[in-house]
Amino acid sequence: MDGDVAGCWNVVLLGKTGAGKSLSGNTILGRDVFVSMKSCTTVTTDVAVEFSNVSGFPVTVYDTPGLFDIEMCEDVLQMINEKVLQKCASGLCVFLLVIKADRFTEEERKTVEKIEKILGQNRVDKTWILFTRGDELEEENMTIQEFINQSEELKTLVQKYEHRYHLFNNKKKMKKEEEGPSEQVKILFRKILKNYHDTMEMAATKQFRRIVLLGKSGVGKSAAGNTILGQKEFTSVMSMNSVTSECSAAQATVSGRSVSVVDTPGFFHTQMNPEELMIEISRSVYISSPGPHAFLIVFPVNLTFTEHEQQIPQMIELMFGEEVLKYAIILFTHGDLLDGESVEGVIEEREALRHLVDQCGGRYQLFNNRDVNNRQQVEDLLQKIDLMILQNGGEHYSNQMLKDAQRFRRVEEERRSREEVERQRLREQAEREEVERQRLREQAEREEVERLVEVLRRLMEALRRRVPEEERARETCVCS
Ligand SMILES: Nc1nc2c(ncn2[C@@H]2O[C@H](COP(=O)(O)OP(=O)(O)OP(=O)(O)O)[C@@H](O)[C@H]2O)c(=O)[nH]1
Ligand SMILES: [Mg+2]
Repeated sequence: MDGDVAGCWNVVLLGKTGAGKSLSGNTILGRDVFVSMKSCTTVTTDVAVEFSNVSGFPVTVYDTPGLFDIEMCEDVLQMINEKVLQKCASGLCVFLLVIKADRFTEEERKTVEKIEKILGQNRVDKTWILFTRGDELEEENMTIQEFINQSEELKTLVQKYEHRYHLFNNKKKMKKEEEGPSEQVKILFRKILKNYHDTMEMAATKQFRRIVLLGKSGVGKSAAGNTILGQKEFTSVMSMNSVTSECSAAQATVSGRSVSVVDTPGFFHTQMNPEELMIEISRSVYISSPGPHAFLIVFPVNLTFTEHEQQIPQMIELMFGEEVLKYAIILFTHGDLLDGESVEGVIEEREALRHLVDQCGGRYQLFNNRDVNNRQQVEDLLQKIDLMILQNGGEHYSNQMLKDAQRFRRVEEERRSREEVERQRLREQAEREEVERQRLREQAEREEVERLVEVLRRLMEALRRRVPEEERARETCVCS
């Protein structure tokens, strides 16, 4: 499978033979795709690449061949460099240094050294130690911290990695009814994102988050705005008619970020005409000047995705330009009404929904607006926004982009209107030509009738002349 998925997060598994790289890859993906078995030589002999969506993050997992003979592993390291490191040089990457939660031998220490050498300091800073065999620790009733504390080498190693480590139990099979990533995977990704967030990279863009809520009337935009801000700022009520008719903004400090949310009137508004609605929704960009970091496209997770809903992404693209979906995340509301089903299951089942999520780079978040105290859902959303900002090179959607989109739309409308005028002119010309053709047809018919009448008249004339001649001839005949 191709690993070059745009905006994807690259997860690279590295480690000694038998450390559990392939199994860990399977745990992350939530399916058995990488071949894994007990062996004294390396089972994975080439780089294998698989793609998945982990709780709204598009992820490409690279399984690499294990290093087994530390003196003879140069070929493997070169292969990893060419097939993985160079390939994901420009994207978002996290490296997982897979180590068994077992005795940390000299051989293991040398393997880590070799891997660090090929990675270089920049990548080591994005590397996490992934301990495997959590099941064995569980059996011994031991936590990973206790295990690390037993070994001076491991303590030093973990300190060197600034406590970026996590424990997997790869023997823990997911239950059949479970969908999406397992809890241990979700926790790992949360930890990684939190760490990203705290790095220097994020510092420059950390302070402000500007969010615009978009979606049909009644889907829960205003409620989601309140959930994000943790306070009731927007009017959110059950109504047959559209409630919000004007854009409005509210701010709060959420998880250390200064967050501004702009609520907008819904698409297919019951009282506003499409033209004024479009102008009002576009105003959201100016309200969140110099431009929003994220557009949240809101859909209730429990509702059927009708043709109306399917038009919404096109409407958004038309309004804000083609680039807009690079800054968009699908926000599913009504998570409380899922009835035990997972959001991943819902997306998987419905092709149109899957397509929509794909259009937004695989980004989505589930909200239960009835549970405003659930701050984890907001934290998860903000982390996804942070990641999206990183993917967009720290950029936000800008007023200029809106102006470009509006100019493009005006040019398109003018072109369409010119085409319509031309079509109308051609229609009128065709009608005129048809009238002329009809006139000529009628004239030809009239002329034909006149010609026939003339032929008839001449015939009658000839007949009239012939009758007296025949009578005269008969009389001459009788006399003689
Ligand atoms: N059960 C449940 N109800 C929700 C959720 N989110 C919103 N609602 C309800 O849905 C109704 C509409 O929500 P609003 O937030 O007013 O919807 P809106 O998208 O802002 O609607 P307009 O302003 O008309 O465009 C309200 O009664 C909310 O309480 C949710 O996650 N769960
Ligand atoms: Mg509203």
